[in-house]
Amino acid sequence: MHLLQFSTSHYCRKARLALGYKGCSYTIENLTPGLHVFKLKPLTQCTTVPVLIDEVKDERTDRDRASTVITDSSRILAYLDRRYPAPKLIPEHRDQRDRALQLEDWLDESIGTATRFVYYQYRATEGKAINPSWMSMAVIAIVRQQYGINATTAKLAAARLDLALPWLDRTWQDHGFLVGDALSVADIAAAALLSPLALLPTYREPYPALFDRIAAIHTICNEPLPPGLSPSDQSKR
Ligand SMILES: N[C@@H](CCC(=O)N[C@@H](CS)C(=O)NCC(=O)O)C(=O)O
Repeated sequence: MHLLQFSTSHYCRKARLALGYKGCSYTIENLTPGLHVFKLKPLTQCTTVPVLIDEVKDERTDRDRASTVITDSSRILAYLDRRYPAPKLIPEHRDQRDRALQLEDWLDESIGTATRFVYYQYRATEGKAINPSWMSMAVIAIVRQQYGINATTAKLAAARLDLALPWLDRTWQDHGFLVGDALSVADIAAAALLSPLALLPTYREPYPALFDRIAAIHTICNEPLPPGLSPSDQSKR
């Protein structure tokens, strides 16, 4: 399998966590933001990463027989769960399955985008020192322009996170998992889509257990820890 991604995208991290949890072997192709459209548009008619390409080999000739191209992190997770049923990411019990998929959708559409607003606003202001290189500043400026990120929109996004984080933190502390008694698409989505906040003291300090759980899920999924959570980052704190 082959993953087309942006190295810094939290939605791509979500796909990598699922691939790691399933124990899949895969290659990664890092696309350049801006130029990515030339590769993705003809392939998927969309412009977003992650995109997973699954080449199915012909057993006799060892040649690629057909490729399945999947765009959108949630569709990638659902595809992986069908193709590699164990360990399951989408619960089998109907109520748990509905809940896990609803939570995944909420995390993708509301919380993942709120994280993006708050994170890029921070990186352009108090968090500039994280990487003040012109290249990093240029990427941050393009993302802010593309999504309309400014002090006002970031404040609205922060209000959404303020509603979500106490519940996610409490649920992980009380139950270990967001749904049922095993890791699901909901935990993977939360661990990936909140991970950029590990660099922001305003989130990191009030929610130590939440970030410990995010780190633990990365370890379970054999994915390197995100910036802010690796032992070397921790020792700088
Ligand atoms: N709902 C999508 C969101 C993916 C997404 O927003 N990807 C961003 C990077 S974080 C992207 O590809 N942006 C480039 C573009 O929109 O052209 C998913 O879950 O895959």
